[in-house]
Amino acid sequence: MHNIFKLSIFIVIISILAIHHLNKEKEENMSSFTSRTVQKVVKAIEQSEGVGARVRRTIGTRHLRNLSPFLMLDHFSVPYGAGFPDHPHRGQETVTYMLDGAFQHEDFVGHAGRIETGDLQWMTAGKGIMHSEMPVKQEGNKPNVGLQLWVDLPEKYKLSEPRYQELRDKDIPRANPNPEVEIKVISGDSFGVKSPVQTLVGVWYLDVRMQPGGKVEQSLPENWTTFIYTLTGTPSFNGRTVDPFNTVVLSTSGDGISVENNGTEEARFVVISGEPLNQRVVQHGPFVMTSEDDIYKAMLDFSSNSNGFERAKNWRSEIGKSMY
Ligand code: FJE
Ligand code: FE
Repeated sequence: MHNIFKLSIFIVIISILAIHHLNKEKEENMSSFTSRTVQKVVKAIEQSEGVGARVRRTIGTRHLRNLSPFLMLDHFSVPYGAGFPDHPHRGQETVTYMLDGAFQHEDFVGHAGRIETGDLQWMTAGKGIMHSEMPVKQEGNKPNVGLQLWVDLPEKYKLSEPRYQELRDKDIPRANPNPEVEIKVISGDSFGVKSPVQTLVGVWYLDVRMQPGGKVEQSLPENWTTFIYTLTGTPSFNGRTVDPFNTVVLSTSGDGISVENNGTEEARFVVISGEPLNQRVVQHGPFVMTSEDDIYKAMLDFSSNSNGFERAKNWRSEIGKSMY
């Protein structure tokens, strides 16, 4: 009898605690998530790049500059026979994410590989990389499609050792905040799901798919530069509905972004957010430094095969040979 009494008291206390906890959670959920606002929407127009390749450039055109740490985002579509043969890089990271098809890669230290649909290559060029990025032949000569993002490096890491982080589609974690929403966490964090990618400057890169009727509030780091690039469907960002192939620049204040899919198709878009760097951007093609002097040094180092470009001497990629 005594024990049953004790047990009852115990259960009552636990229930009160549980109800209190649930109420608090409900309050938090309903509490003010303030969405960032849409500042600018810019349609990405196709242009030629590399050798026979087509890109929709979003960041990095005159309409979209000063989005530190981001330098460029190209939505590329490349048939077999075209590509980006032997070229150098210094001072940035190039992040290549395949949407359809495959790309081969080969660099001047012998690093080579292939990324396929859904795979990621996060390349830190640092003091110097020379490489070739070429598409793979597909059935019916279907183009190879993906996104390449260029992230600026903080001044102190401009001349760091080059490094690669490569992840297969299956090794990129997913968050499922609700049944209508799947978020692939390429870098950063979504609903507590964290990517294993390490970045030298804070970057969150999320590939979001939303079924019709889906809603989500994605948190974003305070004051980071954030933009969205739309791929399919007609998602609405803080109430603004956007078609495919648009870059949506968000305000810097607010807890994150509210998105709804009020359309009839799946909506797919990438959310890219980064810690702004307080430094100059001086760019000459694939060399990105913080002064004209350092650009001059990069060109000199490249042409004299020194200070990171030693292996560029007489190097020709195997995969780029068909282009010469
Ligand atoms: C480059 C011209 C280029 N966008 N998207 C000049 F074409 C390139 C370059 C790329 C590139 C490569 C891939 Cl795989 C995807 C891209 C431009 O390689 F770096 C300079 N400077
Ligand atoms: Fe490149």
